[in-house]
Order: sequence, then structure tokens, then C-alpha cells
Amino acid sequence: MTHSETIAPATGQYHSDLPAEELIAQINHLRREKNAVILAHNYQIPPIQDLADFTGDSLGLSVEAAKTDAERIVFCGVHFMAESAKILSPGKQVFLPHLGAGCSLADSITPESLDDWKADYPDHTVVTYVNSTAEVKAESDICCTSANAVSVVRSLDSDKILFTPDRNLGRWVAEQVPEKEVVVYDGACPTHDVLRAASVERTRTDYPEAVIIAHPECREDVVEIAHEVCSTTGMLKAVEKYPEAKSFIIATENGMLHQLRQRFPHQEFVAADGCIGCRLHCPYMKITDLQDVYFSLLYERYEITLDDEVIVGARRALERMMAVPRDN
Ligand code: CIZ
Repeated sequence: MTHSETIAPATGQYHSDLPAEELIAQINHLRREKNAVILAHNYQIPPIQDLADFTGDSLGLSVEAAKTDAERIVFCGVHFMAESAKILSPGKQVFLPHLGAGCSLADSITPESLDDWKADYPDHTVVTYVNSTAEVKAESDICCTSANAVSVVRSLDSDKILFTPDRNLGRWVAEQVPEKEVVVYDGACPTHDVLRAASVERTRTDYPEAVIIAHPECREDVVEIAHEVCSTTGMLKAVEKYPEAKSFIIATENGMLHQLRQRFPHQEFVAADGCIGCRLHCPYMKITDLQDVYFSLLYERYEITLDDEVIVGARRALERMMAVPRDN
């Protein structure tokens, strides 16, 4: 290769001077040569969303990748998402292109702190949002996504629930299932939790007719003024319900705007923070760039490995969730 490669001492990440078009050409060559599938979460930077084989939410992507005959999965997202892909495809090699792509919500609870919490509520059933580490999933009774959390909680025989780790999603579920006691862990996604209704209202002054769509990881004041509350995949379906609407205010990580604009080019999508999405910006989701994808394929890094015991436990909690019929 004629270009130069260097390693950044602070992060251990490789850097190349190849221009973007050449990087994309190399990525396309390598993914064929290595029989790899590239997954991009809805919150990734647009060039990565555009080159991915699949774009979507973390569970949907992991399910799609498991169905392919690819030997390798490159997951452009954050660490727990690549773990989910490994749990559902234990026979494939799964790579996370940038080791800095962590998740502060997932890291807010550990298997040890979950065990301590469970000890205070011995009769409760543990429902864990997929936004969690594989080890925490393995210690849980069942998982949920932001799309099926209400259905999952309703489906359980138990009326006493411990919901972890997102307090905003847990509160939203508790409101919709008032017949159950839902005790909520004190974790939150900083990107969603920072948004306030006041910012959304200010954004609305420029778009008074806009439909407001919020992710349930947002705080209560934001969810209360939203017309639709749904997961990222749910947002794509929600827009279809408003064919006459000219504009939408989107309360989630700003990467979602790219997906929405691609799918609905005749409608306008604006970030709910009124600052072109600069506050609704997850630094971990945005840390991965084209170079990282290229080097991930080239040098097969960084491979996700999990103990068999963790895979079995986490898969049990995920499969139990996947068996729950949707009721909304
Ligand atoms: O699990 C996911 O993909 C997340 C974090 C959000 C969503 O609603 O899709």
C-alpha cells in the first residue's frame, strides 16, 4: 500500500491518509474478501450509515446479522450492541471498530451492583433494557427494548418488577402498566437526559405545526409534550402516520435525523434541542469513523469475546423477550 499509516499513542487507533472515496473502496473490497457484514446503528455518522449492509436499532441489527451467512460482523455502534450481536451469533467473529465506543448508561450497572439491588427486592422480576452489558443481561430474568418494554412488563406473571438501567424508560413503562409495581434503577442516557421541554418548546416556535417524536429515554417533561413516543425503529413507522405533516421535531440522538431524511425526503426533520442536534450528540456513538471501519476489517480488530456462561445467560434473557408478543 502506498499511503501512510500511523498509530495515535493516546487511543491506539490507526490513522491513514487515504481519502474517503479510497477508504470506502477498500472497505468494500475487504468486506467481500472477508465475508463480513457491516452493521450501523441509527446514531452513527452518515457516511457509516450509508455504507452499511444494515442500519437500524441494536437488537434488529443483531437479528439481521445472525440470519446472514457472513463469517464476520463489524458492528458500528457501541460496545453492548456488538455484544448483543455476539450473543445471537456466537459462531461468528464480531468486531467493534473503536474501543472507545462505550456507553455510560450500560456501564451504570454491573453484575455486582445488580445483585446488591436484587437482594433488597427478593420477590421482584428483573427486566433489563438491551442497553446493558452482556454480564448484566445474563443476571436478569428477561430483557426488553424501548419498542417492547411495555409489552414485556405486561406479559410477566409477576406484579413486582425491577427495571434497569434506564430510569426514564422505566418511569414511562410504569405509567403505562400502573397495575404493577415497577421499581426503577437510577441510570440514564446523558444524551437524552439533558434535553428539557423548554428547549423543545423553543424549537417549536419556528415549527408550530411540527409533530414531536420523542425517544422514551427522554425525561418526563419531554415525553409529555410529544405526539409520539417510540424507539428509533418506531420513529420510522411513526412518520408514516403523518403523510400530511410538513415537519417533525425529533427528540433523540441526532444520527437518527439522517435515517429519517433519507427515508422521507419530502418532509423536514429538526433536532429537538434547537441547535442542529449539537446537544443531542452522543460522543461514543460518533467516535467511529470510516478509518476505524477500514482498519477493523483489515486487521480484524477489536474482536468481542464473551464467556460461554455469559452468552448462555444473556441469550436466555434475550430469547425470553423475543418470545413475547407485541401488544401495541
Ligand atoms: O437499542 C437501541 O438500538 C437503542 C439504544 C435505541 C433504539 O430505540 O433503537
